[in-house]
Amino acid sequence: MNDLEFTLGLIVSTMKIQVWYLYLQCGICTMNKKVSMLFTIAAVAVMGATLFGSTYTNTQISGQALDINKMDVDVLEQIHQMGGLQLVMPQAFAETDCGVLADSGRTVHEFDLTGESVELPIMGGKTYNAMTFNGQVPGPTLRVTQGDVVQMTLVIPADEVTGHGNDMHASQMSATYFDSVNPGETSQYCYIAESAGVFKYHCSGVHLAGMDQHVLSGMYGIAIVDPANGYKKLMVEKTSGSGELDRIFYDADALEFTLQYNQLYLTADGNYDAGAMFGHQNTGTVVNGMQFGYVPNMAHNLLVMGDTEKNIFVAQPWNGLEHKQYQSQLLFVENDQHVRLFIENQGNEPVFFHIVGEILDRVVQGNRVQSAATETWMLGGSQNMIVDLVFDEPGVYAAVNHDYAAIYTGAATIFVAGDPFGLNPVLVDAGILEAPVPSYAYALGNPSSAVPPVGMNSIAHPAINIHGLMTDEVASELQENGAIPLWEVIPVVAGILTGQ
Ligand SMILES: [Cu+2]
Repeated sequence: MNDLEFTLGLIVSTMKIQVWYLYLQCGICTMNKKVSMLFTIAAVAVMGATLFGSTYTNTQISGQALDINKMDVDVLEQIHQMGGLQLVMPQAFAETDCGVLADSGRTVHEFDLTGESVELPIMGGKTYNAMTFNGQVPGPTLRVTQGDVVQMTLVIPADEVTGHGNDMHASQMSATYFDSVNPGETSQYCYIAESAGVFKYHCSGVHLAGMDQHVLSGMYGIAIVDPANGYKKLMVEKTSGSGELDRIFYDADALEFTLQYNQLYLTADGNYDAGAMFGHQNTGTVVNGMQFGYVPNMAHNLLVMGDTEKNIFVAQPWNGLEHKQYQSQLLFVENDQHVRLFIENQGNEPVFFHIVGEILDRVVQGNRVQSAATETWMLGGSQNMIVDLVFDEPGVYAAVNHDYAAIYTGAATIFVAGDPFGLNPVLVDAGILEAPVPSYAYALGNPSSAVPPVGMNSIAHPAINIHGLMTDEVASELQENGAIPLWEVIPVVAGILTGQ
């Protein structure tokens, strides 16, 4: 018998004694049966309300609980008929004790976050006063398997300007755990990631005050909870040469990316503008923290146009080696490859997710298929989905929030599938590649900001480059861990290509 069962047993025993006592009273005193019944109803209702919380109203409980004609029925049996104390209480009743969970035999993931305010660049050459988890926007992506334990530790350094908290939507626990801690303090909580899917986490402000400022200034991230039994194969309907309908099945293993949508609400000098937020007048739309962070850069200009200055895309605000980790990068995929996108709307406005030139082959939320072969899928605020798709033809595809205001303020993300520019012969001739490759990721890598940690059905990216809205310290750590600093590689490649 665990603590919970013991407590429940005690409550039920106490209640039974109380009811018997009332029966007894009724028999020997002047109290009539009706009054006794009212007492009993009150007792059950109070107990019920306490145990069930707000799920059931007193009226519902008393209405179902006691019928005047059934007064002699054992009260325990009646509770049983109500849905029962033990029946209603789930077996894994929100275990949150870190010590208990550490010894539970489940895999434990330590998720260490530090709340820090830093200055980070924005489009146009200015900076803004960002608030971050671990010096990057979004914060680190946590990846676990359904049923694993998450041990979250939030440190607020003594020199941090404000307190912060962390509300993880992957958890099911009392909201009091998410309360902020002051500079110089640490908070910790543990939970079992019971539900598969994508879940945001975000700062809860200072006892909820300023939560909007903290989140919209950068304090957000995601936890990916892989299904306990892994991901499903992807089925795509195609017509064959004769026009007959056919089904193609792709293995569950996929090349994976994360895309997190949000808005900026900033004054001209880079401070949070609460008035703009309340008016829903954002000053920029960001994907993984940056406006137009995944569009061509000078290397792509050189490879495709033969000139670093000849822009391919209409807006290339992060074009130049001096931008280092902020220089825009492209997302490279292979044709006929299962691609899985973990998408979260961190923001205040809806996301109408669409990929120009593609159809979303499958949309999954909470490990349940929501749609298939759909053009656009909408995410409200703090909503997520997993999009599975296959890029059939070599080409350039733009993932957008199909809200025109969002597209033109930053929500355009370019995928390049296969070798649409015919670069394989050029790169092989120049000795940059040994042999033709199925995507440019083999030469340039995919941006670290869009690549999640490896999960149970991940296809490894050929290479990863350093990219994202992060401090130089975070970029250095990535480099130490093997991510490619393209700002060092590109001049070398350019030299080879131009014969200089
Ligand atoms: Cu905060």
